[in-house]
Amino acid sequence: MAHPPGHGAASGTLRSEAPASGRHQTSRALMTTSTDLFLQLRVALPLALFMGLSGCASPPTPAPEVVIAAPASPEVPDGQSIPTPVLEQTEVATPEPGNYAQRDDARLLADRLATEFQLEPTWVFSMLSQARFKESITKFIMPAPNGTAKNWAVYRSRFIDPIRIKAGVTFWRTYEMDLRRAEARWGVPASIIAGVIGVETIYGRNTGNYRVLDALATLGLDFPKGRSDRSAFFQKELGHFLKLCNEQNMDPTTVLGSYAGALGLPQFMSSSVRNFAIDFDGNGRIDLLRSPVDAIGSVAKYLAEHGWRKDMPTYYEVTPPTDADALAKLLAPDIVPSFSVAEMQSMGAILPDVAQTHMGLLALVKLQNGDAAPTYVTGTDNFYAVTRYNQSSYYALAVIQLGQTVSRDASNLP
Ligand SMILES: [Ca+2]
Repeated sequence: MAHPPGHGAASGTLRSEAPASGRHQTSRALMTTSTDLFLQLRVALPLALFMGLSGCASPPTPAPEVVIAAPASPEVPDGQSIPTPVLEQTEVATPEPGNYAQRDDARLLADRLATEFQLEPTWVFSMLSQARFKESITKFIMPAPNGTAKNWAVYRSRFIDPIRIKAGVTFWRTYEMDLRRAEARWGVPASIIAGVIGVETIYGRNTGNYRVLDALATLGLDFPKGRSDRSAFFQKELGHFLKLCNEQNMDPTTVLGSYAGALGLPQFMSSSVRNFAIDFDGNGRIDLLRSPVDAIGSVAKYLAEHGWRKDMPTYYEVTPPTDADALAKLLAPDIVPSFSVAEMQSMGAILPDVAQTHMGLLALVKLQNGDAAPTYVTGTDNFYAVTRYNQSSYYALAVIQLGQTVSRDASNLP
């Protein structure tokens, strides 16, 4: 997901490569965090989700300690209430998940968001009161269990598969003119745009079935313990979402998205929709939920505003150095391009002829393959730009290779 524009999260057992070095600490569309991302196949798909958390989160705002006098019954998934547990008199009550209409922290959040986003406080609280806690979301957002090996081969097979490629070819042939128009305007190749939309939602087939309101309330007010707290990020996205609905005259209770609240074909988070999306079909309205053309333009614009360089390749093949110290030094900056071609070669990396004339810096990117030998590539500034959509080298390579495959297959058809 592009951060502010959002994304879905593909989970599997890969975890995200951690780009802790914040070069472009811009806000972005998604929310993946650098330390956790990966392939837990338990989630259907929207990968982008994890993207941008690290960059966008505003300074952590400590959640107020709230003691609820009378905990209300949490809702179960089917909407039926379950019996309220009886608290021992000496037990200190803590906020029960959900029941936002009765929670002081929800009211405080509503007031804060209303001020920050210039919305009517009572309307914001009435919306939050209608949000439902979704326990499944609190499970999806958790990182892969320790010991779960990343596996590029598995990840690749999940996203570069016959069904997705076929859908991509159809998408390409239907919207090639718009893909080319976006490429001409922003310099982002049609294949990259197609790769993003394919990995995110299988070209609009899987845009998510959670109410965005429920997702953002659950993660903003009942973020699970056990991993780094991202509640501040989701609270802010909730504000952006309500503002977006207010601006576009949408009912917040009816908008669906990923479990992280990412929206539409490109899985933009609400802040990304507001900051980077564009009306590319010219109907006077930005609609990432229904307009593939708006999605195409918005993905290109997002990448262009996150460092994409026209005509620069995304990566080159490479044979890494055999010397352990040199290898460690080259891997240290992770996905951030940090070495010139000459520096890489002086440390023993072997690059193909096509990379010899590369003018920018490169990153040695290592993708694990479980117990098998890892895969290495050298990422350029444009490889890094794709990770601004979803902070994972596995994600970026899947986008790039799916796009190449779709582009090639679409061109080969009669
Ligand atoms: Ca439009």
